[in-house]
Amino acid sequence: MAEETIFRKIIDKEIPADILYQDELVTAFRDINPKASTHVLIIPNKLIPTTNDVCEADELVLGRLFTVARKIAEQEGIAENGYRLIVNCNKHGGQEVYHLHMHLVGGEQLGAMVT
Ligand code: IU
Repeated sequence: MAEETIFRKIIDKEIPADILYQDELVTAFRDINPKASTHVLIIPNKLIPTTNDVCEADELVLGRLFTVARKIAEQEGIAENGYRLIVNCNKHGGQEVYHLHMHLVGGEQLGAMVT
């Protein structure tokens, strides 16, 4: 059984975060250490530690990450110029928090590697 992370406390609103969106499947909040003028994390409400742990039963929630990313990009006014969606996995991928999360970064011209 995987261990919960600080993201559980954000989902459950036990610690403060700038939550932009929440529904029964996902939560989106501003990254505490933004790498670009828009940097939002979109996460499943259920714990999926890494992309190595995804399974067919997760396809609805994983698809929701993309539709919420699209809506937030529109709200943030960055959709037309473009943005980047990133999911890091494990050590070589640079993953720090072991609760799968999609980074939505944009609002400026991005370099080769952002987060
Ligand atoms: P990574 O893909 O696991 O490296 O990204 C983790 C992100 O979570 C990173 O950008 C942190 O700034 C961000 N974050 C956060 O927004 N709030 C927190 O309380 C913690 C990390 I811990």
